[in-house]
Amino acid sequence: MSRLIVVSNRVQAPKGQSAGNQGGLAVALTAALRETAGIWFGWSGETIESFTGEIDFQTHDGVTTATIDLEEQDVEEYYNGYANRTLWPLFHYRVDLAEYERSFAGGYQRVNGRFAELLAPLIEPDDLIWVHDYHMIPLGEELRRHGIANRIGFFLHIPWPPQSLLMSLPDHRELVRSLFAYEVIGFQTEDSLENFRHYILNEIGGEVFEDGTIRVDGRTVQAISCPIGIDTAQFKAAAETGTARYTAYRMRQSAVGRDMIVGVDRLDYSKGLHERFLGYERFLAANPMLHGEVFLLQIAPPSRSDVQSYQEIRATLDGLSGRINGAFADLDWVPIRYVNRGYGRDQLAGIYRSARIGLITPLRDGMNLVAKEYVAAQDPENPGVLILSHFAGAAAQLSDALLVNPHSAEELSDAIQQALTMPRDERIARWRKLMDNVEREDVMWWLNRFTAALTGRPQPVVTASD
Ligand code: ADQ
Repeated sequence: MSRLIVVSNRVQAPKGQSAGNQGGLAVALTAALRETAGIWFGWSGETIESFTGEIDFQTHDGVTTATIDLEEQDVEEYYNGYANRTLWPLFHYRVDLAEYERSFAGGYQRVNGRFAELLAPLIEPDDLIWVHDYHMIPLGEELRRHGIANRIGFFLHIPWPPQSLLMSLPDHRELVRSLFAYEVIGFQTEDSLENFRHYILNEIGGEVFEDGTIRVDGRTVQAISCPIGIDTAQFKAAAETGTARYTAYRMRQSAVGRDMIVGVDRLDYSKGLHERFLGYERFLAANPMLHGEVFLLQIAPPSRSDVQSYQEIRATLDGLSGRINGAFADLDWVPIRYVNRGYGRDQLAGIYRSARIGLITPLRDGMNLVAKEYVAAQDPENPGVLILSHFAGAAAQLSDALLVNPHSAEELSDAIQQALTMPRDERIARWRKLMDNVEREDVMWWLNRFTAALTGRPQPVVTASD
């Protein structure tokens, strides 16, 4: 079996971390790495004064990680710059927030070059290489420059934008052309795949074939839609642990007789938190008789706080939650509990399980794993209702949720009302269909689907017993 080399901006493999506290992606990839004695390569998250090119190898639980430190200028231009101030907003349809600086593009290329230079000597002829996400789009091409002829795949975790938006990126053609160094490109949804095909046909005159292959300038890739899932069995089990039960008990104790609505998101403008609060405010204004009967728990740990747009969204939400609480709260009731911290997997599972409604309303999201986690954590006898944005990648698979337009405060308000009054039979019927999908198309399904395309063989890399 070929060894798997995973490359991503940050390495999420275990460093003495229990599997229960890892996300599904890390669980699946570490299982595949363990099975194939592979390596996970990426940035350590540390900054040093000047780049040394030193690689820190560590092996934990049979998984080897290889990490490098970057210098401050790299982090500013590549990570805070091109990745998070240029590509992230643009790929989430926020051209208004995207910043186009030559220094960012230069830093991005430089860091991808550094990754390739250090990774290339570690690669053996039979290795399969799997590159992840928007930080690393040109890595395949950089590796080819170092003579790497292995099969290399690329998976994009975020949406691929429509041609008309992508064209606002000064170097869009170079960026897209660099993708043709890969054998396989995976997108989260058919919608993203379609946007990519459309760009290829209309912008660079490539050829798109029925079998999914795409040819540009004599180079061919296979482009597939490959939606990521969660480790459903693990999450279901997490919801049954003592920690989860105790957390659910605490939630119930703190809100006797009240229905909880929960949102869990990184603090990011793409997650639609501002619009969500406005929708909830509309619901409160329209339903005075339900005051005191319901509350919203919004968990939103800060992220990318070096980037200004993230500081701004944080300030906006602080103000908005304060305003809503100020306007509607009573002596013994606060309508929004707004919490800016992270929780362990088991605690999260307990929180999801005690929530009558999961309110997941991104303005744009590659997939959204929280929606799937919410479904997996429910009590089959008395499940809650998932309200999900049309614009989350997950909406294509989770069409039995209450799908909403997150920009419309009225639609959000109506959906909350519908969910609160939904009969148990309907909740169960909807949940079963959602759970069918979350169980069938889980993270191992995703991993095996991608690696099957990459190897050109249908055998799974990780077997069910792992
Ligand atoms: P994210 O934008 O980070 O991921 P998401 O898919 O929702 O979004 O994953 C977030 C993960 O972080 C979930 O597993 C969630 O449980 C966890 N998390 C969030 N808040 C937490 C908290 N307070 N405490 C603990 N854990 C918390 C990107 C893309 C998504 C895509 C994923 C995977 O933006 O669209 O689904 O990658 O491909």
